[in-house]
Amino acid sequence: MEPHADNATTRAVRELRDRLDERLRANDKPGAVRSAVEAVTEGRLDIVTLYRDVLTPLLVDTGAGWQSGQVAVWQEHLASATVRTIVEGLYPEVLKVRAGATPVGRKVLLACPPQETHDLGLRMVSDRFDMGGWTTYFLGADTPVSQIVEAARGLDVDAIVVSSSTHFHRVALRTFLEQLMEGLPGVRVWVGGAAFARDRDWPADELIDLEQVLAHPERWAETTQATDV
Ligand code: B12
Repeated sequence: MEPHADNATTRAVRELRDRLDERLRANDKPGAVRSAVEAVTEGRLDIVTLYRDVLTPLLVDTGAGWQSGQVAVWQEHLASATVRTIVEGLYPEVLKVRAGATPVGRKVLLACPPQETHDLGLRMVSDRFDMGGWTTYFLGADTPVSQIVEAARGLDVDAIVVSSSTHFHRVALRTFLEQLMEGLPGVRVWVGGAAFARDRDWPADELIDLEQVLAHPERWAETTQATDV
């Protein structure tokens, strides 16, 4: 959590996380979804805090539990499905924040490369761009390069955001990114995700800091790949 988070927020984060753990242990998806959605609609948590301090750690801890054998695969799937419903259920709240944001006048397409099924993180990133005043097109998991190129041309996007969670996809990811850049001159191609959490050995103009891009959209979206390289 951010150092400036106040006590009420800290308490709301802890209470909601405890509640979600309890509801998931009881396999109670409706109860979990209701608790998370109400925490936002009743003003105890904002969406950024919910994603960063509650839902992301919940998923990471679930993954650790799965790896250590304490959480069954089906329980991990149930937790992921519950988080997805929470995120989708909060989209109207995302649009309310977006309505109050200064429009950036930029369009971004978000997709996972072929064989990458981890799209929940990217889905949250999509909401962050929406709330920052961008126009978003979220395509989700396992998207063929030809379809991304076709969509990006048709939608005339300024940037493509790619998410990778699995290390074993990184060699394929390099080829994928090069195909995207070749097919879409002038379109920014940005990457991020869990695959880069520890090892950040990647071209800096591709591996973006989301907070920096959202804070200075003009600086990031302006320069094109064509003039960069
Ligand atoms: C949920 C989950 C799944 C779900 C995915 C559901 C979905 N649709 O997303 C399912 C069940 C499908 C799944 C499948 C698999 N999984 Co899995 N999964 C997870 C788990 C538990 C959580 C992932 C997650 O949602 N995290 C929370 C999100 C919010 O975090 P995030 O993705 O990192 O995104 C955040 C940031 O990275 C960032 N971000 C994301 N994208 C981008 C992009 C940009 C540009 C920027 C700036 C930022 C950014 O923003 C997000 C919010 O902060 C992780 C455990 C973990 N430690 O993460 C394992 C994990 C990722 N999975 C793993 C594995 C091995 C698999 C499988 C191979 C298992 C199998 N044997 O079948 C398959 C892979 C299938 C495939 N081909 O892709 C491993 C990966 C190991 C590795 N390093 O290579 C992990 C780490 C589990 C583990 N501890 O071993 N998985």
